[in-house]
Amino acid sequence: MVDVVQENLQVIHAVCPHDCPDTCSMLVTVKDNRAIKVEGNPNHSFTDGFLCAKVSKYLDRVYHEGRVLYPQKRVGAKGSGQFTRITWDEALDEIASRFKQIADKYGAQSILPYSYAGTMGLLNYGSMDRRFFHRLGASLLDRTICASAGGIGYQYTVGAKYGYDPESIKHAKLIVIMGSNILTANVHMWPFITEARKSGAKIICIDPYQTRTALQCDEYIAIKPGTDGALALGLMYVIVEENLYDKDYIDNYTLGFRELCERLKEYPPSKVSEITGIAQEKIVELAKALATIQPAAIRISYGLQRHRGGGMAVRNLACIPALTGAWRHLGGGILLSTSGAFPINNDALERPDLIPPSTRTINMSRLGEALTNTSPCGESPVFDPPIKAIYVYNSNPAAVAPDSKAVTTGFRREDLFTVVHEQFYTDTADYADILLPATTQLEHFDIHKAYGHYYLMLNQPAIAPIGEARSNTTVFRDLAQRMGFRESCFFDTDEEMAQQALNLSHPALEGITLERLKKEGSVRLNIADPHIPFAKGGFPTPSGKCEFYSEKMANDGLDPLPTFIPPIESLEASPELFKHYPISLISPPAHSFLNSTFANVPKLIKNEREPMIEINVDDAAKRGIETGMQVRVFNGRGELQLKAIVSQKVKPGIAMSPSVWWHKLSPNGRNVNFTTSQTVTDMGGGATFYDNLVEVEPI
Ligand SMILES: Nc1nc2c(c(=O)[nH]1)N[C@H]1C(S)=C(S)[C@@H](COP(=O)(O)OP(=O)(O)OC[C@H]3O[C@@H](n4cnc5c(=O)[nH]c(N)nc54)[C@H](O)[C@@H]3O)O[C@H]1N2
Ligand SMILES: Nc1nc2c(c(=O)[nH]1)N[C@H]1C(S)=C(S)[C@@H](COP(=O)(O)OP(=O)(O)OC[C@H]3O[C@@H](n4cnc5c(=O)[nH]c(N)nc54)[C@H](O)[C@@H]3O)O[C@H]1N2
Ligand code: SF4
Ligand SMILES: [Mo]
Repeated sequence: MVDVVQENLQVIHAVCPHDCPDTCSMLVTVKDNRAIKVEGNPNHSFTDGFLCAKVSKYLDRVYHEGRVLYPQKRVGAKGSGQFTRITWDEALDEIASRFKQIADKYGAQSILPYSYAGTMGLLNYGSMDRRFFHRLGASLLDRTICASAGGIGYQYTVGAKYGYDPESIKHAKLIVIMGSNILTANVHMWPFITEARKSGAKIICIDPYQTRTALQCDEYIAIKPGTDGALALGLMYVIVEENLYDKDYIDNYTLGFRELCERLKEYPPSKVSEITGIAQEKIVELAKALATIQPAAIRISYGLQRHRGGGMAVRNLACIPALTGAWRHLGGGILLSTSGAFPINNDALERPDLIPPSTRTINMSRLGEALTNTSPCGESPVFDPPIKAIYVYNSNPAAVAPDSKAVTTGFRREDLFTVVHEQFYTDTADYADILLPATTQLEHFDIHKAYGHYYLMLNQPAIAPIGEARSNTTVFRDLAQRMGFRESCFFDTDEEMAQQALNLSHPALEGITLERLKKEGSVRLNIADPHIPFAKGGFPTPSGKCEFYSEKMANDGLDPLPTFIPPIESLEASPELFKHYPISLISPPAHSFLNSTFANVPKLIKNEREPMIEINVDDAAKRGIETGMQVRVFNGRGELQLKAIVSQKVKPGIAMSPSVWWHKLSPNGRNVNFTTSQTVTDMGGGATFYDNLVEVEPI
């Protein structure tokens, strides 16, 4: 949608592209091809007229003097970030010819695409790029760095990734927030929570760190990192023990109650209290509240699944609303994500039919291993053929992937051909052999689903590309031509792909055509309003019920019943390691950054001040650490320097460092991912960023 406000002044309907559940509807005011204002759309019920602290500074990003403006070729040493300007034709020819050479010599699987959610737009996130790499026969990338563990865990229990409507939480009488810093990472849900509170709801936050969200809640419960799975078991123990479960709901809509009850006997509150650090009485009180106050809404997010047992933790928590019958009520149940409600035709976008048989898959959370061809425990080689070329887009792996030392060692390889398509000279861009300029959201077309609400949205370009920037879809379309790919899908325009993405025969999308999206900008899926999913069962699991017992998990080699998997780096699981590194370090999102995005915008850096670590007063005293001191944070994988903040917002034995800073904008060029590990989660091969033991000492 484009509104002409006055002569020379247009307002374009855009969508925030970032990896954030809120997927805001943005209005961009443009004058003479220059964007002069971005604001939240006041007519969008979820966006509600405001943008977050980061994206309200989006123009500082679009017009940042550090934008990559034209294609370049490396001239200095690997990683030095020294380039010389070349033309687009030269850049694309070079990439095509190197890919052909490498594929001839080592096989196409020696080429690795590496991307994540720099933009969540369906086209620029994954469409022409996937078609290109599939047809090329490159290694497949398993995109696990964020949400795969929890996503799979949730689906084992509930069947698909959706839950209550976040807007309906205003009807809840009890809201339990776990592993989610709403005021930082999901701020548009907060007004609905505030509305619930005005009608008398109690808000509880469970987090190892007393976040700004926790400070606004009625109650804060500190939990040891990676132990939510045990808490869920303890809560269910009490609910069953005290006969507070919804027998009718369980009989009709769940599977495996009897087996679950057997298992729960192993998790009395006394034991769960020891595991989680939460007092027994608190566990009993919370369990009773969840069973007796309705509607009860649990909001979980991805923070609690960045630990070895992350998948199981989510799987366990997702059992609770079926046990208590909370799903019956408007505003009750649990929510991890809404993404599973969007019937997007990913196969049409990505064309998996083009993948050659038996193509291998590489886990993005183990990029260090892939690039160095050495496992974290030193075994080598791991991959045959080795990775000889990597094409990075929508991601900044040098800074965000775990085990930075391994990752950057890999990128430094002279025999690795590296292409980086970026908006900025990131830590990863510094390692490029060929660096390509990328458009921002104001410069390209896209369509969006969301993972924190139920609206499908369309982003119209507001301005012409800055410099010679090109969108991801444009670049892969051009590369396909140079590689000689003649299938018609390589000629599809962005609009054609957007049409293909919409599975219009699905009832949720009936009548939601591209034309309508162009006219309205944002359209709510055709789901019942009010939306009370699972009020009468209908779980999209194999049995059609909420699965306390999951045959599918058994078939996948997992415990079919809820269980507790402790963090791999803990006193319990690794006592020897714990002796040397007794502090459990979590590194959740900084308020003013979005992963490593915005960590180069001066105003936002100013908000975050400098790379920091919050450490408990007792731990600090033992080590002679005071607020303001520079400290060395280290473990067997690496070390970095941070400024210490001594506080009571973390319990003894726990520390918190807001992330993700760029390496080159951090002291000694190192961020927290020099300490994080390539260990993956119990399911989904997810990253375990918050399962990380370190030691801290004054410098
Ligand atoms: N401002 C801002 N917003 C963001 C992002 C950002 O970087 N900055 N990142 C975006 C992205 S990519 C994502 S995936 C989401 C992430 O946002 P969320 O899904 O909310 O996840 P995290 O921020 O990783 O963690 C949320 C909270 O979980 C807590 N936590 C850590 N370990 C545990 C645990 O074991 N148990 C419990 N109960 N809590 C734990 C952390 O202290 C943190 O407060 O946010 C998105 N939004
Ligand atoms: N220690 C620690 N590490 C973490 C996390 C943490 O909490 N702690 N969070 C993890 C999580 S949840 C995630 S999701 C990952 C995120 O990791 P990434 O997906 O790498 O996210 P960003 O750091 O935001 O980097 C995205 C990059 O894509 C670029 N980009 C944006 N739009 C486009 C485009 O249209 N085209 C191209 N070619 N490029 C574009 C941006 O300029 C930016 O540099 O990081 C993970 N790393
Ligand atoms: S980052 Fe999230 S809250 Fe901020 S504007 Fe984008 S979608 Fe909205
Ligand atoms: Mo993420």
